[in-house]
Amino acid sequence: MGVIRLGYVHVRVTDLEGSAEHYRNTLGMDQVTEEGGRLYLKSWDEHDHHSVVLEGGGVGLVKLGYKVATSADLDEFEQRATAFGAEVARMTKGDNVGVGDGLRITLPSDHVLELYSDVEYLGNATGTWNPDPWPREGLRGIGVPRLDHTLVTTEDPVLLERFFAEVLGFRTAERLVAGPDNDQLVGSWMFCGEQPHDIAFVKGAQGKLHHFAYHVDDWSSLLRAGDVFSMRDVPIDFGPARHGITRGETIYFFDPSGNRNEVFAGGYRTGPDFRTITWTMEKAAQGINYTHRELDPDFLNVVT
Ligand code: M3P
Ligand code: FE
Repeated sequence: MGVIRLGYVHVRVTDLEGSAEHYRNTLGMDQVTEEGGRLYLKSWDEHDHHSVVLEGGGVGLVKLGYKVATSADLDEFEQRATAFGAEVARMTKGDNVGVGDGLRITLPSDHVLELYSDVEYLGNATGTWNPDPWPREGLRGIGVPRLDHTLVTTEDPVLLERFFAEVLGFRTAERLVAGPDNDQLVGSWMFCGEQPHDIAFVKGAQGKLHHFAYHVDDWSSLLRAGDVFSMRDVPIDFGPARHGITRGETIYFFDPSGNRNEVFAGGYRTGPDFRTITWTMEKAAQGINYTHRELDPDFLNVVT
């Protein structure tokens, strides 16, 4: 029962060919199909039809897809989202290539969230019988294994946190708070499984994307990702560094259209008994960049 993970991120890109090159050859994703001007991509250790969709025309997020365990969950989430006052519609098989019936929710932050349980199974690159630890034919670029999380912005983090908790059963791993009494929520990092976060949001404009992140195995994979960025002239935002929040290791970088991506390693384990961690504004720079303890204002201002 419940939400399993971030399944797909559907983004707009100004330069479809240049962006396809970035996601295929820098990140190392495979193109599954192209339909109706949209490119559907998948990382090597993902099993479902796709995890990233690229669409030409602008920048930023079209929608996020989160996979739920059963179709009965969709009924439950529909009721709860409607009771919460969110705009909810049913989506039907074929609305997204490879994805079955589901639910389309407009979040209080104006982002579109799709929930689905039925999705075409393609399998990962190493299979389920005596698998190799990684594809023996090799990987391109970084060779990211999978998508990890997204971070979006909202005018009302309190309301969005309440939505994810009350409607979708997410829990809060970490909060960033402001104000003399530390009672103003600036950001929230929430999980549905055992990762430190499956979604996060910080206060900002409605409907915007701060970044979406790919998992990489460890610190040396992260440093190697940095090598790939340098070889391929990919603009870096910051890193390699350690996050205070989530304890993950990170490099932020940009796709050719200016959408921010992240490679993320490490992070602690959560679960239903995890107790929320709180960061205050005087330690915010350390929370985000524990290594350097400073933040370029553009890191918070640049969203797509
Ligand atoms: C992360 C993370 C911001 C903090 C970002 C933190 C945008 O991306 O993965 O923990 O303030
Ligand atoms: Fe992140």
